[in-house]
Amino acid sequence: MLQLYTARNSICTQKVLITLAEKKLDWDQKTIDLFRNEQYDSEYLKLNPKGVVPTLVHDGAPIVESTLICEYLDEVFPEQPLRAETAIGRAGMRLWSKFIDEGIFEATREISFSAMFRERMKNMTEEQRQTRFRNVGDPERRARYLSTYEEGVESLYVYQGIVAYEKLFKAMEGELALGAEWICGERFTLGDINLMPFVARMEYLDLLEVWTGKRPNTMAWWSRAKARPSFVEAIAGKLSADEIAAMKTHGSKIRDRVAERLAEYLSQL
Ligand SMILES: N[C@@H](CCC(=O)N[C@@H](CS)C(=O)NCC(=O)O)C(=O)O
Repeated sequence: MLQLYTARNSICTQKVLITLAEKKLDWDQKTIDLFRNEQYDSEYLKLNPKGVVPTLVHDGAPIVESTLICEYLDEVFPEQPLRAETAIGRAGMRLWSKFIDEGIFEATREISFSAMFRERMKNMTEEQRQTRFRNVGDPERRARYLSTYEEGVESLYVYQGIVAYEKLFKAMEGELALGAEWICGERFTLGDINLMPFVARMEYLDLLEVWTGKRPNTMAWWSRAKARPSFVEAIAGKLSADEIAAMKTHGSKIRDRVAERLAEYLSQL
């Protein structure tokens, strides 16, 4: 039996949801409300000591880290394979996952926070906010929360995020310009799945064009990716009209400043 601990509109969880949908697997949902700090409940911390979602529990065994969960699912349920066919292809595929896990996830969190969740955190009680900032005692995560909460789009972490996205889209455009349909060749893989929620979030925040306006191959890939039924099942179909409208409204407010900060970075190259 597969159980997945999820939170609403959680980008990391969305990777796992696409994988489950591509493989047409049955699973049970357990919902964690991040704004009520349920991720820090002692029972949940036994499954996921970092106090984050997603967590997959398979026949009683917890598996954490979204990239590892997706790889696990692909290995244990080999039908509809989502990995590149060759060892060299799989190394390339994992490089895209590393892009996400070593910069783009944080970029997305900080940009989303500064645009949107910051407003929601203002409505928390001081105690709830402090619990969230304290998290499980990770000073790096605390510094990031505090900075994006206090400084919004002016935070250094947001600037780093804008630069991380620029590097990602530059790499994607170069790869896709070679002519293959998907990021690792002609097969749709976990490389594409890893990228999709992060590109989607920038689109929902009305920011995507800041980076991809002049990147036609990336946009063509994105049109193909979001047309997949798994994208609709895992992401688009799970968002309410209000959530979609809120992301667009909040993101649009920081769009000009994000574009300015990107131009600032590009002018230094
Ligand atoms: N590297 C982890 C990151 C997980 C993560 O940070 N998830 C976010 C939601 S997308 C979370 O649970 N945040 C908890 C919080 O904001 O307190 C993964 O890929 O699973």
